[in-house]
Amino acid sequence: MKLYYMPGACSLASHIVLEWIGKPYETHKLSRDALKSPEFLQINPLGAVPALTVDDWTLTQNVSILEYLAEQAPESQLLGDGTPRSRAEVRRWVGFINSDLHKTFSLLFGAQRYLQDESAQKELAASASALLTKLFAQLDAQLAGKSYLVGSAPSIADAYLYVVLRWARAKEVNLSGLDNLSTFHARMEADAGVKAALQAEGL
Ligand SMILES: N[C@@H](CCC(=O)N[C@@H](CS)C(=O)NCC(=O)O)C(=O)O
Repeated sequence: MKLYYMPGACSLASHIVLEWIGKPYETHKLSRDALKSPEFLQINPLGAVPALTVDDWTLTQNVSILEYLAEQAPESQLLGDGTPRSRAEVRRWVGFINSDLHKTFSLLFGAQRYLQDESAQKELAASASALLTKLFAQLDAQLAGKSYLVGSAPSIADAYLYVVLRWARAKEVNLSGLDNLSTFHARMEADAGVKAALQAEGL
């Protein structure tokens, strides 16, 4: 298995999960420019990470890569504890992070993609940041009384949450009072798999 990644991008979630499952893997680091190179566009026509290759098969999209990796090591229970309900809960939070949070970050990181006017870009980024605060509050509520999003063991949703939380801190999204998220962040930073993935990406 080979993971195509850009340091600190959403591909870090798959990198963490690769560490958690303990199967052999290699990585291929890409710069932002290399994402749009003809070579990489053959792998992912979207010009985006993550991409995972397994022999001659290529898989893209965070959600499918994270699930595929979790299924390589069912004993790790990274897709829940084996019951349909816990699997659905993990998918619920992966979906929330991918479709709601991640997409809102695109407006914050790349307002210039959507609008030309600089003051309109600033306005869009500020609205996106305010929306992110509300979305993170839902995750904070979900973490009340729990170590991880779905119970007491980490799942693929937690790896993804950790990545978007890093972005929120870097972009100074207002997370004040969201103490469960702050505790979660510290717990993840102490995790051996998270540490290994961060180190490998030079973060
Ligand atoms: N829907 C895709 C989105 C992937 C995505 O947005 N990747 C970002 C990094 S976090 C990227 O590579 N962006 C480069 C670009 O869009 O130019 C997925 O979930 O895999």
